Amino acid sequence: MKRTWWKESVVYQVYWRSFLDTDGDGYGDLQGLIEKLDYIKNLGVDIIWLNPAYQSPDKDNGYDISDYHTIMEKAGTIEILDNLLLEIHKRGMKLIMDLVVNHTSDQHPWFVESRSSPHSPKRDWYIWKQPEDGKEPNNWRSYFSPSAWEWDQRTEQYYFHSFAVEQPDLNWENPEVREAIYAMMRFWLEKGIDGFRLDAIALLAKPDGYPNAADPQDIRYLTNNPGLHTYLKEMNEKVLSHFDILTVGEAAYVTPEEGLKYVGEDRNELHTLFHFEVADEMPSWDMLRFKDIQNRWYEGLNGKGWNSQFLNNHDHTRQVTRYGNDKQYRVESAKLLATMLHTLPGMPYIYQGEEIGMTGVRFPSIGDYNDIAMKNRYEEEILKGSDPQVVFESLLPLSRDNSRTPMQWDETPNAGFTTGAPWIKLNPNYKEINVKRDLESPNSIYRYYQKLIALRKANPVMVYGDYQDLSEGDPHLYVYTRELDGIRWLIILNHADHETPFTCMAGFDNPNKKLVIANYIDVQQEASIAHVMLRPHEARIYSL
Ligand code: ISL
Repeated sequence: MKRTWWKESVVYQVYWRSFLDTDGDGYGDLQGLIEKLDYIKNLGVDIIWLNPAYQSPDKDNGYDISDYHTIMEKAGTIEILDNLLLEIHKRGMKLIMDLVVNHTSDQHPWFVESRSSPHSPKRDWYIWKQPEDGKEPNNWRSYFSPSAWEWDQRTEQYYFHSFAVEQPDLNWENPEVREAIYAMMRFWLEKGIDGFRLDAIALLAKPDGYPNAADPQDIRYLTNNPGLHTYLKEMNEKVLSHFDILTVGEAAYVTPEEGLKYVGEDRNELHTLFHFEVADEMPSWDMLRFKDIQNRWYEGLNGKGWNSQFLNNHDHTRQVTRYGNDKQYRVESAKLLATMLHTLPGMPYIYQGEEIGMTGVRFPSIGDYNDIAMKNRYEEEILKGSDPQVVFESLLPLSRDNSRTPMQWDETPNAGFTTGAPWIKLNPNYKEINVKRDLESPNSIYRYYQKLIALRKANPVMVYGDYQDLSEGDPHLYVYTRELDGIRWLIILNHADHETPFTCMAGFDNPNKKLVIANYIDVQQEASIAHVMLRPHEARIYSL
């Protein structure tokens, strides 16, 4: 496949409000990110993905934008953002910004105007409908509330929202809306940013006629509707194709066949995407299922489009907790997951704190949580009459706040994140798990990430190599090769809390093989791998 800079890149996601607070207001800020750019650079990262920092009433942590052209006070100012961009570029890195174009905040002047009257020139910028038999226009639910429709008393119509009530969906059918969005995107690209992570992009087109759903709880009907790819093609033609950037679309409920429509290189839409067959649909580790997902996506995109690899982000519980072992084998397990993500086909993404093996949290009460998705779901279930404690406990494992606790820099109060009162509690384990410790140890998770990323820079096989799974059907071992121009790498992963015997495939245990990296430090370079007892969460890469 065609080689490009972004395919060879490693992305580091910064959830700025939990990164580093420099003004003592309890929220991380862009200045804090500037101060830690060398930390990120030293990891070897190429691109920073910044979560939304635009003006916002902050009901959904910045995903409810009220002004696309300014920065919210908690984060800083547009001047600080300009400086951030400069400092990132100075270090040879790039910046992609998270952009929400499916919806705005209900405080955005466009919506305020749209809501003011049925005759407003901006009425049709959002989706307004008459009641059906005095009720909601259909039975759909939204991601964050029991109905996707909100009644507007003053104008006696419902408006549509895929997420919270405070996040009305824009009407993409209206060409004026699209032009306004494109102009705004050009504003950012002309400033020199290096691309976008396009939020909830699979939701832009709505089903024709808004029919009732057979199962309203299964919200797939919100995504991948006809017309979506016409919008993406138009966005590409009018904006994206004019800049040398990276675009990654957040696309829920896509299969590889659907995914190819977003990223097919002959289609001129987006470069790559996040599919959620793992993060949204595989609640805990399931090796057979995971391999099946990887194999299908490889088949589906190979030679035609580029994938992305991630197991956590600001919406999903930290990977070592959800998909690994964050107790006895935290370090080994974090390194195994990293080895896997950085050797599977596609771009690897690191979510802040992943590189030191930060873990999920369990706070004692719902009052300790901030996540609107969790809080709304809690209330919804209580209203139905469920037991509050039972509901609370059922929501803990996948609460989005699991990954939103502040970055753990050191063992000082509040982990060096803030001198003020943090907007969300810290994970109490920061005295043991923190950046300072990891930087001091040559065998830390951070140091391992550094090595993996350096390997990627030196070995195109990690980026462009053909992939072959050699372990189909094995519930613990994941063994695969990457192969490019006569160079063949063998990746061996024992994703289990116990030892697992491994027998090498015929011809692979050759005397010239070289150990590239291993997460247990005592593996002998020359040792035969014909028959090996792999230790819990052991990971090795050989060059054959
Ligand atoms: O997190 C999810 C489920 O656990 C996803 O389904 C997620 O809600 C969905 O993919 C959309 O997420 C994005 O848009 C939301 C915002 O709240 C999320 O933080 C963002 O990543 C609305 O803008």
